[in-house]
Amino acid sequence: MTQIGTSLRNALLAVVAATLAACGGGGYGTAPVTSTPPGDGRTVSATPSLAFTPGTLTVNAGETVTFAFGGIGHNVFFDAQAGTPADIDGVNTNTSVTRVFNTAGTYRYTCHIHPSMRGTVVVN
Ligand SMILES: [Cu+2]
Repeated sequence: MTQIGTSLRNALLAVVAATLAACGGGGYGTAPVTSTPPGDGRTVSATPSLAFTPGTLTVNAGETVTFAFGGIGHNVFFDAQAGTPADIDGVNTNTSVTRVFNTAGTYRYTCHIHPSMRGTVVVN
């Protein structure tokens, strides 16, 4: 009984050690960033669950933002203010549309098909 308990404990310690090694052994530059989508990190996805992801995207002035549309149709209408790029009107499915943000500011937008879908691009 004691021997079984000791073996189990040693096995658990081995798992913990392996987990710690996996987390700490990669070093900088090798671990993928999981909080942003693949690519350049300047993509907003309009999802089938009726949300823009990420809800707030921060870019630098002059950068291009890609709006990626999937199987459910969406559009992007910016709140009226100076410096907004052109709206993405219509019903967009399975396509990506880019917009350049040249002016610093906070730009809010809505999908007119699904008015609860709102997002923000912050341009620094
Ligand atoms: Cu929509």
